[in-house]
Amino acid sequence: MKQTSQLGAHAHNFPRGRAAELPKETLLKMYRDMVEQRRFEEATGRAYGLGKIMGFCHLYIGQEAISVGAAAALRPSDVMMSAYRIHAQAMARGVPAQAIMDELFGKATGCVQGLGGSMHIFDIAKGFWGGWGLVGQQVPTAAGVAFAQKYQSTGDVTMVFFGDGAVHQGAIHETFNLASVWGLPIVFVVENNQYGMGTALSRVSSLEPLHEMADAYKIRHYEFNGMDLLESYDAFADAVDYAREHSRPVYLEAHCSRFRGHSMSDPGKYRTKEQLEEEKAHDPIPGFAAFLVDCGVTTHEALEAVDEAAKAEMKLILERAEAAPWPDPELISKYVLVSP
Ligand SMILES: Cc1ncc(C[n+]2csc(CCOP(=O)(O)OP(=O)(O)O)c2C)c(N)n1
Ligand SMILES: [Mg+2]
Repeated sequence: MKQTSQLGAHAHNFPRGRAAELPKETLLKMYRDMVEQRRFEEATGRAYGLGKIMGFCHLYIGQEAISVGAAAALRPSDVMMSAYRIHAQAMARGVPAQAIMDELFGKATGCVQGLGGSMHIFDIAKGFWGGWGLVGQQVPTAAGVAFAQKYQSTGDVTMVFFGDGAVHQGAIHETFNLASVWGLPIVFVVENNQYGMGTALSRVSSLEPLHEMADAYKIRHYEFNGMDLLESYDAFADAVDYAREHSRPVYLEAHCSRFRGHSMSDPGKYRTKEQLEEEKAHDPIPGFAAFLVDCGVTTHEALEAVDEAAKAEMKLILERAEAAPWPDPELISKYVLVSP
């Protein structure tokens, strides 16, 4: 089955499909989750500018409809894995925002004890298995997890994210082949924001459209507008159920935009200011807010209160991260060097 839509076609005619079943409370929670992710990432950007966070740092701003739609489709025992643009995805999976911010600050109270940093957020109890810095590396690793789920008959699925800049990695193609041959319960998700680290996908890819790679390996695929929360949820819910019920891989392509650079040091010379403004006009958060108000689910005032609460929470989170203790220096070698 294939679902198509144009990037940015705000879907005021939703809900349809699976999203139509979502209760009002869930819709409001999804809105709050997107707003909290946005405010978290803005707070992260500010702290980075002040030198409180160091090293590589990739913000998820603009792509929140994907993380929230995806997490809503998973069971707690399923596994989510991703690349390096992960703070918001970990939040969507239920990793506490404070533990993520503490990790970004390199503090002992971080979810990886301050040893992982921005690209290596993990919380196994919450089903969030990283956080991987090498482009594409998480994809074969996720297939290993899906293999274990099948072998142990857990009934769980693995969902793995990667960027459009990763689709040409050889390991991903090997993984697609094995996932199809072995019938693994895995959901591959490419977040196609049209740009890699320093250039446009259209300049480096012979795959057009990207789902040709799924066709080649006989993997079912969906495409959707990743700037629309309900369309995103619809696609994820169908894909996850299919992977679980049939023990088969699925490939999802989320058309989306990231409103910031690849990382904090990216001047973004591969797109013009006008292009960026055009992409921002399809911001998933005001789009979903308008939908909620139009449908009578809530009011503008109530949504503004959600935003104010998120801003206040992020201020507190930054203060607590600043005050948190540093890790014991002994830990630096503990997980690196092994005694003979
Ligand atoms: C094996 C490997 N090669 C190169 C890099 C450097 N690198 C980091 S991200 C990236 C491409 C990112 O593009 P995309 O996956 O589309 O991510 P986006 O920034 O759009 O989220 C590259 C080449 C790396 N981390 N690992
Ligand atoms: Mg990209």
